Amino acid sequence: TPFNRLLLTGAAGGLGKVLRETLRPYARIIRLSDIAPMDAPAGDHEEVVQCNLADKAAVHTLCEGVDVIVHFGGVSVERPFEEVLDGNIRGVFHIYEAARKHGIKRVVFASSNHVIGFHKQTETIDASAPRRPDSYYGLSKSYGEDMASFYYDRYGIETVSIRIGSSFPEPLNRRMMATYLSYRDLTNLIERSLFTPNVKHTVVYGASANRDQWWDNHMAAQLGFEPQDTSEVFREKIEQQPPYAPNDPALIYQGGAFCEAGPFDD
Ligand code: NAI
Ligand code: 15L
Repeated sequence: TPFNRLLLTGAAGGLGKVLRETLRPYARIIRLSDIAPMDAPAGDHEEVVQCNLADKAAVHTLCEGVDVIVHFGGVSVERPFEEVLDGNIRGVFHIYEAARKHGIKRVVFASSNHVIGFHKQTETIDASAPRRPDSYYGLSKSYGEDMASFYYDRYGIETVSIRIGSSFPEPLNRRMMATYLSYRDLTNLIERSLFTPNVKHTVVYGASANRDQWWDNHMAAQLGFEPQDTSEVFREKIEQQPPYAPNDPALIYQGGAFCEAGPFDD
């Protein structure tokens, strides 16, 4: 049975715009939130609340009357530490504190492959592999996973942390042939993360059934997730792009270009 009120953070973002539509069946009301204005005003069965995740009191109010949180808001690329601190580290803390105070029992957290980005592409890892964050951004997602783990152990709030690969309309480059996650597969994985009982804190990868797999995703299979799509349908197009130079991080590390972002000098 659907939830009464589902909170979607990051609702004005690339994935948020998609999930605004595809998560509709899973709740009576979807509360859409972002720091940025929404493209379209609240429609039937929707509420819009603009909110900065770095503002603790605002996040507390945001979570009032909410049954479940799909937390996709925050900085989504590598940025100077202070920006990542506000949007992602303070942000995820505020979300869990508000969840605790309002008795919200389940969170789906948009983690990222950049938590494990310094693993080589020649490795196949599962969700229990040592983390090797490739950026301040990846570190913030790693911290978010630890926050989820703590709030489960301490307060029984359950989370599925999805280490999303690359979720766009199509893969944008050769690396994303391995990391591509279609919107349909993302939606199905979120559905499984919302409705599978007793997930505790589960970490999964978010990838479609691509030919080349860097991730052993048995933890997602345990949630009942079976990817339906594959990047193969884009191979011809992507292989028109020039090959990477042999020392390009996009060819060496799972996290690709994030592994050489920065430094950010003041
Ligand atoms: P996006 O950048 O398009 O969306 C993120 C949204 O969060 C934006 O609309 C932004 O305004 C909002 N936001 C940023 N700082 C905020 C703050 N302080 N308070 C409130 N809202 C704030 O990114 P996208 O691609 O839609 O990603 C959504 C989530 O999924 C992000 O958490 C990202 O890290 C994660 N993710 C996405 C991947 C992808 O391939 N699209 C891959 C891995 C993780
Ligand atoms: C991410 O975590 C980013 O949010 C997204 O913009 C892509 O860069 C993706 O990872 C990726 O690794 O391709």
